Amino acid sequence: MNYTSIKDIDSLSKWVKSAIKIKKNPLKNKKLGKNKTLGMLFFNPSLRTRLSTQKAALNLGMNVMVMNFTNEGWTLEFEDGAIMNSGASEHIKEAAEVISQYCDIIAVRAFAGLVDKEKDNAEIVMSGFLKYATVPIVNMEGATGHPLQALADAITMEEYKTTHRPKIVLSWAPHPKALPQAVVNSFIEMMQLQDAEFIITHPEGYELNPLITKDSKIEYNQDKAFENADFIYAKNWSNYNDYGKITNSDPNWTVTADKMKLTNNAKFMHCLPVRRNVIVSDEVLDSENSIVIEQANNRTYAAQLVLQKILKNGQ
Ligand code: SN0
Repeated sequence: MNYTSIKDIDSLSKWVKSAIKIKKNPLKNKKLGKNKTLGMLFFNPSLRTRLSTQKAALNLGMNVMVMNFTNEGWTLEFEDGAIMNSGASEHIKEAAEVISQYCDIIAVRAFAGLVDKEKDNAEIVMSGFLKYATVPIVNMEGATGHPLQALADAITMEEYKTTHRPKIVLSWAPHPKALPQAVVNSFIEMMQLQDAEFIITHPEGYELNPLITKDSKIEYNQDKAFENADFIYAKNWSNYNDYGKITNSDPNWTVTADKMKLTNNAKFMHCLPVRRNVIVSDEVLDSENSIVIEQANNRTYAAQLVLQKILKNGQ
């Protein structure tokens, strides 16, 4: 069993229930991972993903090895048949097979490059590990998805929802840096599995991959989208059509207390790290309606559920 996409979830309601059960007694399966090793490979920075996944593995009694490829590893080649006479020192083929000998599970973080859309959509790094590793792979944010984050989001919404079918709004917000679409892609796929009134709001031209958004509702008027919402999930992404570009930085899209007033006393969510007073005002982020800290806490239980399932071989 791998966990590289929302499609790997067979029953979301069962997964969320199991994660909430794990949260109540996180050390219950302390022996399950004894003498098993999780290898965590980072091609990009991390705070929550690194610490929560490591914590999850420790709760299961696993050993953990972390390697930062950006400044410690050899530069890897991912192309089949490449003549390796320039930058890259080692092919993914050997690297993945070798790491598989040391680790029982390999977790990988490899963001989108945001230059070549086709390359990003092909998930070069994640697919390389899936193809050549001989042990299960966990996605700690790839080029097109962040399924551990989305699982933590689903757990958090289950804990905080006050109605059976909440109104959930994913809102684009401005950002000074071009960011990937991975977090929102997985969030959208997760929302499509939920019983919810789900609306995406973003400026015109910021449409995401239609293969992901499918028939999810898009509302270009942010105020209208916010009306009566139970959850506001803010996140920036760079332009998908004008790939990787920032074509809008309109501060009117920042989530402010005035905008939150349009909602049904909505909870505010963000995957973090968050740019204060750019994505969301201090007032909202510091308010009682902000659940970003608990959302981050749930990253541990999302990761622990996934590792536990892999260790139990899919159950
Ligand atoms: C990443 C992203 O995919 O949007 C990771 C989120 C979990 N976020 C960033 O890179 C933010 C960096 C910044 O400078 O604000």
